[in-house]
Amino acid sequence: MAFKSGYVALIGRPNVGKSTLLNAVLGRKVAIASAKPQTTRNRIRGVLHDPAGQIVFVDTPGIHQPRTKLDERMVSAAERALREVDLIAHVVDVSKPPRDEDLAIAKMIAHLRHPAVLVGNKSDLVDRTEGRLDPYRAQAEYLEEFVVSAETEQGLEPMVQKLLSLLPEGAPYFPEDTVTDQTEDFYITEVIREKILEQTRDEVPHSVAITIEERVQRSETLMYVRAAIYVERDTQKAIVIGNQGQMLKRIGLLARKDLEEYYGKKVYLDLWVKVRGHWRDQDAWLKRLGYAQPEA
Ligand SMILES: Nc1nc2c(ncn2[C@@H]2O[C@H](COP(=O)(O)OP(=O)(O)OP(=O)(O)O)[C@@H](O)[C@H]2O)c(=O)[nH]1
Ligand SMILES: [Mg+2]
Repeated sequence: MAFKSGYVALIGRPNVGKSTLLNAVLGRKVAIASAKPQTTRNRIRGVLHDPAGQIVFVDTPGIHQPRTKLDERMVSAAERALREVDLIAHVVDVSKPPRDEDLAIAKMIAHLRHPAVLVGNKSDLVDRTEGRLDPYRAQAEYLEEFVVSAETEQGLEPMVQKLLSLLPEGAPYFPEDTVTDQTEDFYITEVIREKILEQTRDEVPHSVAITIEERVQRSETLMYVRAAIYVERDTQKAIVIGNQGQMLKRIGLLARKDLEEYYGKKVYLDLWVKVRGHWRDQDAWLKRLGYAQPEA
């Protein structure tokens, strides 16, 4: 059979499990995931290599009603991905009834007339899934429907094979050893952000952004990283640092463990918390923090 290759965008409202699904199909953690909505802020490519073909998955920020310029950029990054890919995978949470946001995405897909499939994720949370995809089907025509669990990996392999069959014939886009297109600096900032998302609540997760200030290989086996954690208020800075620095210590420890596993070497993480009021609404800061205006 001819080799297949193409781009598949994972699109959906926040928190349905797009990033978890990406990691599960790749068998490797390339995108951070968390119980907090709006975890993913950038488009992240993850490449699946299969004897039958290559799927370039594009994980996207959850589509939601924007409140800040950062939100607007996240949503427009997702909407742009919709138009650039061979196939849209509309990911929904099959364990819950659809929300307006989910149905609005289905309508958008119908309006674009772009080839799309429907992925009902989190099937492990319910006993029966019959009829749960009907409301989406009523809004848009999907080429295929899948009921899966990114958590237990139920249904993922048949889904991947079916996705491959829907892609065009063609040469691979990326070499065999490429799993993601992210830079190392970006990946490190994401891992740190994931730990902050896990450890804090309310507005703090949304107000955090991270930059790498310095990264050096101190030796074959040790990498030194100095990172700045930006928040929007002094009160948030106090929360991230915690009582006697306990919170920052915990965040650093958890991030370091993940990074050491990922890189297979010792990592020295030097974390500094800084305040930059309203960075989420400032163009220059959005750019500096890696949330550049998507190209036209
Ligand atoms: N039980 C269960 N939980 C899941 C499954 N997939 C994802 N989750 C959980 O759902 C939450 C959200 O997962 P994410 O992968 O971050 O969701 P997302 O769609 O990427 O969210 P945004 O990036 O905010 O748009 C996390 O707590 C995951 O562990 C699943 O199949 N079953
Ligand atoms: Mg995500």
